Amino acid sequence: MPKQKSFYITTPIYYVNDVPHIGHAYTTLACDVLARFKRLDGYDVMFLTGTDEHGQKVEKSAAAAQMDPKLFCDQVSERFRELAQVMNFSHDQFIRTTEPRHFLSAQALWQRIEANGHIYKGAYSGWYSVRDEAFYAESELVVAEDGTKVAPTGAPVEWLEEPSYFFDLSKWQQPLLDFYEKNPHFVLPKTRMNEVTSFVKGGLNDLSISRTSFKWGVPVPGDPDHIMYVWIDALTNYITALQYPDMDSEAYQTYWPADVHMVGKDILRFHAVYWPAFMMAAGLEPPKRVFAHGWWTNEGQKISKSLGNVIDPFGLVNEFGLDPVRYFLMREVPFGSDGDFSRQSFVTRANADLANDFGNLAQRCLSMIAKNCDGKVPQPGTLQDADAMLLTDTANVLKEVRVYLDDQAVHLAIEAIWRQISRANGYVAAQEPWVHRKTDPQRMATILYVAAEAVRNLAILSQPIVPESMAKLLDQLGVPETDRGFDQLGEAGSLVPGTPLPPPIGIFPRITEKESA
Ligand code: ME8
Repeated sequence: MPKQKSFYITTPIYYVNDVPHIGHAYTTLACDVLARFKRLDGYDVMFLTGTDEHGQKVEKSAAAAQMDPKLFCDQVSERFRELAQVMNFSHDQFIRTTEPRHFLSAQALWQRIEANGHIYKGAYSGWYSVRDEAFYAESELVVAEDGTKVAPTGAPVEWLEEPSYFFDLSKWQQPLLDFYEKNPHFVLPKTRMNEVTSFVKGGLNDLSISRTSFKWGVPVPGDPDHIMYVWIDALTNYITALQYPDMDSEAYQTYWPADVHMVGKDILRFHAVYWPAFMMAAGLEPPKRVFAHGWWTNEGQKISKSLGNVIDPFGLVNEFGLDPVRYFLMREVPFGSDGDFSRQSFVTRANADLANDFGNLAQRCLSMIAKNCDGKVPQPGTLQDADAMLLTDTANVLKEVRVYLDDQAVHLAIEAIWRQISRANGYVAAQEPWVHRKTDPQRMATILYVAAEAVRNLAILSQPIVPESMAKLLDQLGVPETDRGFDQLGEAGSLVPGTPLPPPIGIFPRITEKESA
């Protein structure tokens, strides 16, 4: 049997210094959509998410909460697991950097890089931002409104002087540039690839990769006074989950190099510069792709705890239901660009695309079948051109969607599906099955069969985005759970005339103004 194609996608592992908010839900949701799509398309998928539990930021948060750091991590990490459940994420693994398997892996990667001669001991003196867990050169700092020097992200910085191990990042400038040239789509969107390339062209300094002034981390092998810099620790999670250092393991062999590391634009440099350099220095393959998506604001304002405008994904799902939230987040903003969350645009979008477009199409077609076809899949007669065209066009949407999703253009994939929903609505409106009810019931049956087939195809295609609603819709069409993969699109999985259908129920209720007030 030919080996199944594999697909490995990862989210950033989130810091446990804070409870999950809409930004975290967004990144993992995008990965969930891509993972579900690839599974339905016949791939062997590994979808990884988890929490990043080391570093000074987490240590400080635990101290502020007057908690033992491990207990603090257990508690917050659990919130991320709950978010995954509430959002219906289909991850295959949830990793925590405090797990013993991760210590083993991070230390093994360090030793491999060291054995290859790329780590040396020295002393670091310079600026550090705990909030960003990042080192900054003097030249990168900017002056804040109050006159203090801050990181380019606006985060406070402190002057550090301590013994440190260094990674010889400066030597990786040319290998990285060669790698980007050979893999021009290593970073997407393209503008982000350009940013990364010009950053690397500007020259790279060796990177301090250990700290001695706090303890919450993975000890440096052979020198436990040092703990690893949180980013070398964190990035290694992507291979820990594949049983590294056992590179003969089935997991490592099957899934490495990763197909997509999904990240926000804030952490692109760590993933597109440091991580491939670490991997090359270890003599291992770098990942295939880093996709950096944009940043959400709330009603035009930066989302921040201090502004008190953090959008709580649990609250949103509670208020509106899960699938409208999933749909809105994936559809509203071109994936890769920044986006603004506003209640008004949420309600408008959910009502227009879900309740009106898809909801009405399904409801109209299913209720006519219930009323006029004895509640059974109708028996179609001879197909006319318009019928055949709708069926062919609907089955062909997959090809388009595949191309978009290979570039993680999730919004374009959704647009393509919804264009076809519009065409199907147009077909029903033009064919007017209700007109034929008395005069030509056979024609009515054919139109309803064709429309139901279109709905079946569109529901199968939309499962990655709105899985719960599509499961309900496919139940209503009598499609067995085993027949919902993309191999069932088109004629392969055609509805069987005569199949009894359950009474139709609406899948996308309208959000009323009262609720949205
Ligand atoms: O950086 N809009 O963790 P983190 C969109 N532990 N996405 C947002 C967002 C917003 N307003 N706010 C956060 C870390 N995100 C490290 C990662 S990976 C080896 C280690 C999302 O908890 C976005 O994906 O600060 C961003 O990159 C991530 O949360 C940062 O999460």
